[in-house]
This record gives sequence, C-alpha cells and structure tokens, in this order.
Amino acid sequence: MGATVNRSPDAESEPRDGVERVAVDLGGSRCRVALVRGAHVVERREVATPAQAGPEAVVAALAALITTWPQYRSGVHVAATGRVHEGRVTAVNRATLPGWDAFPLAASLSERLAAPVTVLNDAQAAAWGEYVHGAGRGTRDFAFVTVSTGVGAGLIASGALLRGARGLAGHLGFVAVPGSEPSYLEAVASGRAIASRGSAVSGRSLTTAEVFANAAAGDAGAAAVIAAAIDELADALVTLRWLLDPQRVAIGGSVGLAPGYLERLVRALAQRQDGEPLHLVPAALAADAGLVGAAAWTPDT
Ligand code: BMX
Repeated sequence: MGATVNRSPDAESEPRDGVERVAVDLGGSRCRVALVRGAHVVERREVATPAQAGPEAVVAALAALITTWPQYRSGVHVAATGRVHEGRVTAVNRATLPGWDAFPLAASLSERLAAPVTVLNDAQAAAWGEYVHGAGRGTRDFAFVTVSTGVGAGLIASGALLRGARGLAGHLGFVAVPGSEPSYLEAVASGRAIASRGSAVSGRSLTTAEVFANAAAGDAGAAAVIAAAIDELADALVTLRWLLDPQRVAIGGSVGLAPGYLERLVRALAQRQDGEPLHLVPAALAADAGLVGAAAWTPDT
C-alpha cells in the first residue's frame, strides 16, 4: 500500500466540490463512461464492450466516448474488471476479457488521449466509492462485494483500500469451492454461472434473469442452482468475516442488487453465524459505485 493519500474519505482524496472528473467502468459486457462530480454521475454514455475484438478495440471504443467531454484532458479514472497492477490489466477469468494478459491499459489509453490515466480494479474502485460516498461511510473496516458477470470484492482495512502486491486483493470470486468444477466461487455464484448452470439443468439456453424467474415460478432445478450460488457466497462471506472483520459489507452488482437476492443471502448467512454477525447492506451507489470510486481515487505514489 502506498502512503496516506487514500486513508481518509474527507481528506485530499475526495475531489473538491464542483470538480468534474471523467471516469470509466470497463466491464466484460459494457463500457460505461461518465462525468462524475463527487458522489454524482452528471452525464453518462455507454457501449457494448467489443471484448472479442481484443484490448486495442476496447481502447478505441473507450476513447471515442471519453473525448466527448473536454474534462478528460485533466485525467481519466478507470475502474476495470480484471487484476490491475501498475496500470496493466490481466483477466483472471479469461472468458470475461479474452486476450487481456498484462495489457498496458493506462499507457495505451494515455497515449491515445494525450492525458493522464489511472486504472483500478472495478470491485476495488466500487469499494472505495461506497466507502467515501455510500454504504461504507462512517466505517473504517468495510467490504464491497459484487455479484454480476463475475464475483468480486474490494476491501477497506483501517481506512485504506487493499490492492495487494499484484492487484489481487479482494478477488473473492476465486476462493476455493471444493466439489464444484471449476472449483472456485465465481464458477458457482456469478451471474454467468447461474445462467450456464440453470441452462444445463433445464436443457435450454437461459439468461440469469430467466433462471431467477423460473425458480420463482416453482422450477426446482432453477431453485437448486440459485440456492447453491447463495450458499457458496454465504460460506465465502463467513471466511471474509474472519479475515477482515468488517463493520459492514455492501452487496452490489446486477445480481446482488436484484429484488430478493440480499434477503436470501442474509438468511443463508444467519444459518452459518456464530458470535458476531456480519452486517450486510445494499450498495448505496448501485451500479455507479465503480465510476464514483474511480473518480474519487488518488493513486498511491
Ligand atoms: C472477476 C474478475 C475481477 C472482477 C470481478 C467482478 C476478471 C476479468 N474479472 O472475478 O477482477 O473484479 O470479476 O467483475 O478476471 P465484473 O466483470 O463481474 O463486474
């Protein structure tokens, strides 16, 4: 971890009132670019991520959106899915961003834009956004967990964002889940996993939302897939509690914020807890946590 610049939400890491920053949330399916002022997204644009076309095509797509706001010349603040280390992005889950292996996103985008670019993992950025402006305000030890395409997390310990020696800190989606194949959490609990496991049990191709709808309509196979996903995440959250002891955990992501999901997760967790309970809350900034956090982040030096 770097020095002290990211330790206090009220100190120099927060943009001054009125300062608008251009932020990017690069996901496996959507590239979202926004003008952010403090906790607020002032304007936004988005396109489908041209993931199959490779990193350079993604950079070109991002640049086309970013340059619609002249404020980009003062800096561009990126939250990206994948492991981020020294401005390079590596897809831990290669299905999300094929061909991203230490791709120099910061340098490539900076060269194209002739502007400074910072890059942070998306879940780490969202954790920082929630800590500074959202559900983590007032805590010192806090976690944000996203359940969306993948499963990720960002961890705040004693007021500092943990990035890890190689950018891996918080990659909750890769904790072991013995007995599943592949044997890690994301392969059971992510939106993509729910869609593919739900499709396998029903014998036809389903989206994540369709698996949830089928379960609500009484389909036992779909319900079992969702129950397994929630149970495995609850087990991982118990581990998180023992490691970080957070005051609060915000749950976000398109699956994590879907109606009824958090309540089910809270119930699953209640069955596993001894002693001090883990306090789960919905992500206050919803889908904008990564954009707001990237804009609020000042890199370590
Ligand atoms: C994956 C991993 C994480 C990311 C998390 C949530 C890749 C490409 N991504 O675990 O870095 O934080 O997904 O990301 O390996 P999302 O794509 O679901 O938003």
